[in-house]
Amino acid sequence: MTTLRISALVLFLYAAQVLADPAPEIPPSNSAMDSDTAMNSHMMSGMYGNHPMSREASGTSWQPDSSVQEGIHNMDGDWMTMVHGFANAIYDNQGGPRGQAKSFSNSMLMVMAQRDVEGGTIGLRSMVSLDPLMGKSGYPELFQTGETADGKTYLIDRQHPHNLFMELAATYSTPISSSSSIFIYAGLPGEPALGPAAFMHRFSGQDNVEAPITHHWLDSTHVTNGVVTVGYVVKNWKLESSVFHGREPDQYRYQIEPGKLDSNSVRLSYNPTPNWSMQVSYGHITSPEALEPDVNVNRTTASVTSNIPGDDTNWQTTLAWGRNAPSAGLSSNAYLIESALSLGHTHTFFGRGELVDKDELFANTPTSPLAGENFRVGKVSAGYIYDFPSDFNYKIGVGGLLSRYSIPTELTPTYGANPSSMMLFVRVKIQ
Ligand SMILES: [Cu+2]
Repeated sequence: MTTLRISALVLFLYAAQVLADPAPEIPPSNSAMDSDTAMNSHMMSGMYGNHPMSREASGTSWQPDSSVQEGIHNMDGDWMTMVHGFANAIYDNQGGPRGQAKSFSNSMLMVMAQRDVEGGTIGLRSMVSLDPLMGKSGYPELFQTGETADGKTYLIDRQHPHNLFMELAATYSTPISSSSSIFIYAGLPGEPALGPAAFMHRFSGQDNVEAPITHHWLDSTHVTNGVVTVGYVVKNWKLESSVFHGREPDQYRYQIEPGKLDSNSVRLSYNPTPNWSMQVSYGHITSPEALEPDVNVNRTTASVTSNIPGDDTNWQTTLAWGRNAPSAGLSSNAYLIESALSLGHTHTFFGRGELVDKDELFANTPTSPLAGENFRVGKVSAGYIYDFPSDFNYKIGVGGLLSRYSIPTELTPTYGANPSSMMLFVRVKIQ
């Protein structure tokens, strides 16, 4: 069934191409490069088509071409390699009766390689995280929901750790005319074509060490246990579709647990100018939550990202909307605005505003009169990080962030009238 679906998609994409471009020209090399340009990701072709490499973010997602991507880029024979990564040591103090304090570390290391082969480009992607070291219950974060620490109770007011293996994927793309290409992406784990670029991979979100509370409406599928995506890129447009395993990662964070490709998604992306990127996507996710195995979720997302580069500055803003419509229970919406401004590689200011309907806040106390109700929660956080100037491949920074909330009055007995939270952190980042 899955093979059938993939073949149908490939056929469809070929047909679309033949209709759009009846006389394809001799395809140029997918990636023209020499060692002089190897260090400049704006000049390099990406893994998925003949566009700047800087356009490509997590999985097969796009961001504005002018986005700044820190990392080490190298030529190693015919292979071009890229290394991105960070590690944060964080002191977290969440306010109010449900708040807790914890010191922990979150991290990510991504190694990618690509090379031209006969007729196309192949890519290898790997991403690991030492998040599991923080423990199965993750870290305190007011109003955060999603996944489980023990297979029995919901993680509420806590952010789950990410898996040791976040992505192990291979890609192949081939040009079918001077301005179009098709690609295939297969990952175990990997990220299907659903939602904006994951928060730790988009410039507007990556300096904020806290996960968005809209994560499970927008980009929570960034780690799925099995995905195949095929896509068609023509100029600044991309249409792609995925089949993937819908169940969210469980509490065994060191394991890869492959499953049936029982879910699917489709995404249309458009980068009208180097400074803009937008997408709409839709996914049918089969049985995402281990604690509600009979419930499927239809997710719709739309997002717009603007990136304004300057001489020694970069300013990126993302606006996103996500909607979860479960097969049983209440539909819910999430809205996000997120921005980061970096000045001279040393000062970065970041902020995030979110509005989201949460119906899981009392899921562990089903006898509570508030259980199962949807509450619209607002959160605003603002932060800053100072990076010490560094001539090395890494830089060290110190930062902090503050969060405030707006909540319906029914929640004040549980959360307090005016909870506020803070994080202080030290970061090492590859640059
Ligand atoms: Cu996540």
